Amino acid sequence: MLTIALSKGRIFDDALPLLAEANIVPIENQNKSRKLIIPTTQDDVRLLIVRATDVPTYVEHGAADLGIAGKDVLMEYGSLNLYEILDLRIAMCKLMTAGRIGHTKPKGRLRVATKFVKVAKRYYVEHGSQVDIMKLYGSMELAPLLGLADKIIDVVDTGNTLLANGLEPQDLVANISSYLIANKASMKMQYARIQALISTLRKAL
Ligand code: PRT
Ligand code: MG
Repeated sequence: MLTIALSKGRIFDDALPLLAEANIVPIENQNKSRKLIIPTTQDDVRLLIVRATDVPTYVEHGAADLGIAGKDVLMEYGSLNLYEILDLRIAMCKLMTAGRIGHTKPKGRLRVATKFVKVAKRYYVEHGSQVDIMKLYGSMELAPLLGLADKIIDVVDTGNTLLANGLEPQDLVANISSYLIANKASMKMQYARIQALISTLRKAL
């Protein structure tokens, strides 16, 4: 059995046509089904529906052989114990700093709210800035509006969410797309099979 972990929503939607190129088609409609393990038209391939941030955990520990995860999630997870094997160029977006429109830098230490704490720390160390970083789990856009933080670091696609909340994108932290990732042992034990899938996906891109 080859188990592929991915999150529902944009990654699932963007991955479906790619997986179809490899003849991997879910038997049930994920949007209607509540099942978290989805069989596919290939008897020995199944999809595992997990939270986006949990995909690397399933793959690193071998609960899934393969996974599809955003580079933002992979950067924050920060493990060397899995392989990033192919940039699928799906669910593309940017990880950016953002702040209130027209507001300049505060006098004191910059306060940054984000769910990407490790990525943020690395970013500001590389830029030689001393900042206070606070972890939030969602609705990051509120933090600058309510004076909880001066800036946020978050994923931006169209920028509409920022704009709707009086914020503007500022500096690019990283360009993001989703990657096919693999468990290290699975890569050895199912080498031929995974290589065949990789080459099919590479052609489809
Ligand atoms: O939703 P959940 O808390 O379960 O997890 P998640 O938000 O990490 O998952 P999901 O499915 O929303 O995103 C999965 C992956 O898609 C992320 O890890 C990114 O790599 C990628 N991706 C691509 C995005 C976006 N585009 C995106 N626009 N992830 C999130 N967003 C959000 C963003 O956080 C903000 O709230 O959409 C909003 C901004 O969109 P715009 O178009 O208004 O700029
Ligand atoms: Mg989300």
